[in-house]
Amino acid sequence: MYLFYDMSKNILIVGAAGQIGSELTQKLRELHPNRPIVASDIRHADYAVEKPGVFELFDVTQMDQLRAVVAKHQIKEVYLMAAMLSVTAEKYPEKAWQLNMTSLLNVLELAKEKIIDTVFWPSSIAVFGRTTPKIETPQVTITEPNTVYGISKLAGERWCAYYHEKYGVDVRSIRYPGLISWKTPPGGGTTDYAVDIFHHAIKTGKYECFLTENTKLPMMYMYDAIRATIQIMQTDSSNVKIRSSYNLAGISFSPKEIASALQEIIPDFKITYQPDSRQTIADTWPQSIDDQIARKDWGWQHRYDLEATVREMITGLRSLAAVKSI
Ligand code: AKB
Repeated sequence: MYLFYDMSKNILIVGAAGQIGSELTQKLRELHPNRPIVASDIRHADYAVEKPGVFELFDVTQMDQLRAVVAKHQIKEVYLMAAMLSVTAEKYPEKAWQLNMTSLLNVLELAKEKIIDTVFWPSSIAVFGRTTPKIETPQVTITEPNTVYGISKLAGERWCAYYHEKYGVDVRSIRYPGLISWKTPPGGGTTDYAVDIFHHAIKTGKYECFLTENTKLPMMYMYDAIRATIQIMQTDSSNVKIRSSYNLAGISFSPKEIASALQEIIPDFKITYQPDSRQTIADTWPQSIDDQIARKDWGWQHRYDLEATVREMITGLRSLAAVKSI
């Protein structure tokens, strides 16, 4: 499947200080130690992202800045991970639209001009809305998002498909579910409770959840999300038949289900529920996703179930806490 993948192309990761970008940067550097990989963000990143390789501080919504970085490092592949997520986007709708759309259009323009060859851009389950079938949501279905973030992701998907059809741009995209990781904290998302719960479980043994106990949402362990991202970028272009964005599934669970999986390891852990405005967002999203097309087109398979995710999260966070206390 990876026979046609050109390993010599220079990579730029935009949003490398964020939850996905930081782990993606580290994984790509580990996989390609001899390949020029440039991490970038509008703010400084953690030492592990910024120091071992090249790091550029710039604003991707400014085309001249993006052009300069791409030219300086002769970039051919861009992973555009900078975005404002659902909860923050509800607070700052105009800013969210500006960041989420302008960054994408800037990168797509460089691909249209053939300055860069391949673009990865993340979409989200937020493209679905209240009118979408909630269980095993199909690839092609009603997409009437009810959030600013969802509207920007849906518009972005249509721009990706348009640039591919009209200008032959090689753009690849995944609709991420909620992502769970212990290395970098998430920020501004509705699914963030599934990370916060672990931090609280370890520190205090209790957690007040901002969603109701039975709010089931599609989720994924970060290891799988990074694997999917690299896999879709490394597959031959002819395998990527959907140029808007692929449905991608890992696990689905409710706060009550993750709490009981956590209690298997921390038996005294207590959860209470105090739903807030984030519940309104979660209520519009699917409970589970049908990702058969990604599985068929480029061989996607998730590896982490709920139990394995919980185990890894606890082990990872405990090791971090141990290092910090030294
Ligand atoms: C969010 O909750 O906003 C994100 C997402 C599902 O895209 N994690």
